[in-house]
Amino acid sequence: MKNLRVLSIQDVSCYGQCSLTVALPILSSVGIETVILPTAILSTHTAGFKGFTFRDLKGDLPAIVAHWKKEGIQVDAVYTGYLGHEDDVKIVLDIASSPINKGPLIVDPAFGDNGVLYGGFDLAYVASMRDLVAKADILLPNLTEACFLLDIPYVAKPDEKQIDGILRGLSALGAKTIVLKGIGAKEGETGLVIYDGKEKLYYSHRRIDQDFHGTGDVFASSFVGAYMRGLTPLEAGKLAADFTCEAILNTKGDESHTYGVKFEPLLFDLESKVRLALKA
Ligand code: PXL
Repeated sequence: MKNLRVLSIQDVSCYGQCSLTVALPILSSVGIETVILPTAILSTHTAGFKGFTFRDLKGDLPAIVAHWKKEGIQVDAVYTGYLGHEDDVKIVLDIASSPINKGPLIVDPAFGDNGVLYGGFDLAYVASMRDLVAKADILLPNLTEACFLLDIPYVAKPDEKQIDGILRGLSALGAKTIVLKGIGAKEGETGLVIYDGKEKLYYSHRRIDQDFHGTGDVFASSFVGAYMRGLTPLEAGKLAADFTCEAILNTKGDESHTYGVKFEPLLFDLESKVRLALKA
């Protein structure tokens, strides 16, 4: 297997199964070395916890990046998630266009869900995210993020014409391939629409009627892992959507586990699923 190294730029939520505590195990489990750039450190994620701490690390980032440049450190892709502050976007753009990054920039906007922004984010953050979208090789938005990025009213169940408008709009912002999440063709289903500026591909699967935190990060990390191992965006999207559904099903019903999803027992099978999909 080819050596692969991915740089993940996100916050560290010490407790709560999201961002880097999800990206690291998932990428590692599919054989990818993970370099991290933590943009902030929080005691927990911001959804469902009160009084969480938030230490902004943006002051530390330029020196870390300068050191990497001096050492000639390189990665095969940059994958961003929840950043925490609009100033982080400039650092990501600097890295993505520098010799540090030899591969794609994969962007999960990770700033909202269910029609609203996550606590602490505002329209200035969304505007800065548009600069990142402009350079994204792959964009992984949910419908909320797509609508905020395009500055259009949130639609929970867009029709075909609205979906086309969203995809064209995100393409016009500069994203080369868009993997739009949360699109359901039928009642009881949800899924993905993948658009590369030409072709529109769908993957539909059952919808599990319970929201869990961190599922966007589970999806994004497994997508990045599968895509970097050589699957197409559609194959990686299918694998990531199925893995996320399995993690939700593995958590549903456990009332003591409300802050994230129990994806860890499923990691043992993830690499073989990637390998099987590569052979298919
Ligand atoms: O899963 C996205 C995420 C990441 N990091 C922090 C969050 C959230 C979602 O709420 O609060 C700190």
